[in-house]
Amino acid sequence: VNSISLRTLCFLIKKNEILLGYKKKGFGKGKWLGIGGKVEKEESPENAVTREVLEEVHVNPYNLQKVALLQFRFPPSKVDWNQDVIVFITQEWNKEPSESDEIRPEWFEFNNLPYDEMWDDARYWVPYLQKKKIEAKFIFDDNLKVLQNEIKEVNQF
Ligand code: 6U4
Repeated sequence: VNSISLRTLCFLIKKNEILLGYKKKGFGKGKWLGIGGKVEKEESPENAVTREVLEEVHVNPYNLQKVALLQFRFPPSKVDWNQDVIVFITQEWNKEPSESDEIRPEWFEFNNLPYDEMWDDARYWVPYLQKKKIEAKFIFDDNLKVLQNEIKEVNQF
């Protein structure tokens, strides 16, 4: 049995822009991040992330590409925050994203992302999106800063 829970993230990508969501509630409230959430029992990661993107920004994403596998590990006081996250990108979706009660979506220039208002790990792995597939592990300190990181480029998962 694996007690580490599995989450997903999806980034819609235009030529020089990427869609981030401002998390209005729940885990990561107040931060900008990709769109996603838990993978439910009996659900594939692709189905889970497609469902979350539809629920959170009202868009159907197509042709998802799996581009990263991230491990987030927290100190003992926050072990229940530990999670593995599968990251997808896509260049195809059916309509302009719109706000929900969970997420306020906004397009950002790839080279001008609000890293100070994202999870501290994002500055390490987001630059690989659209360039390389990676597997990475991040260990956080009590202040939610990245204490240790390990990033490995991979050809496939
Ligand atoms: P629900 O399902 O509403 O109870 P919620 O609190 O909305 O859960 P959750 O737990 O489903 O969120 O998903 C957390 C989201 O945050 C996932 O899409 C993964 C993402 N995430 C978690 N840790 C992250 C991190 N360190 N860096 C990052 N995204 C992270 O960029």
